[in-house]
Amino acid sequence: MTEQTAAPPRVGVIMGSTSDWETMRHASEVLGKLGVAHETRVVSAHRTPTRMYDYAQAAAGRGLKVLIAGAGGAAALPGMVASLTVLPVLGVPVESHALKGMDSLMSIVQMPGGIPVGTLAIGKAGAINAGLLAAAILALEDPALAARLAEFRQAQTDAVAEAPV
Ligand code: RP5
Repeated sequence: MTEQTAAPPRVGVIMGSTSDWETMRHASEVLGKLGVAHETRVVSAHRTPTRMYDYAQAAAGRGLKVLIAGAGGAAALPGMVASLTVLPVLGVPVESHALKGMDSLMSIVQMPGGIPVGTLAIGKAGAINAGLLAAAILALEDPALAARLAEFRQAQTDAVAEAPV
């Protein structure tokens, strides 16, 4: 997949399969709206373990600050990646067909103490919030991004109707 901006990526949005893109594109879109340089990659814990290992080990050295990892089913990717880097890892449980993403959620959320994964909601909401949370982490040391994030939140507030017409 292509780089989202010309600037060096600060967030890596990774997923276990191209079939996860329909969900994970929402993380990419919100990062794009907030002007956060990021990259998107397919990195499977099960099908491409060497690619996953290499990506996670190199991530910090390449300048990435936060990783967003989405996977479905027996979703080992976020936890495995978290075990290979000290970067913050945000896990997005992708909604699976068989178990509606409960399998993904349970696979990602219940990490043993010592290797954290910040687990988001199942599906689109989780992907959006992972993007927003990654931006919030970066905004701690980026006042311009903090201002854009505040604008985003204000616009969201302003868009809420007072009555369900
Ligand atoms: C996981 O298996 C992926 O994250 C995906 O959610 C799920 C199904 O993958 P495909 O069979 O659609 O490639 O590893």
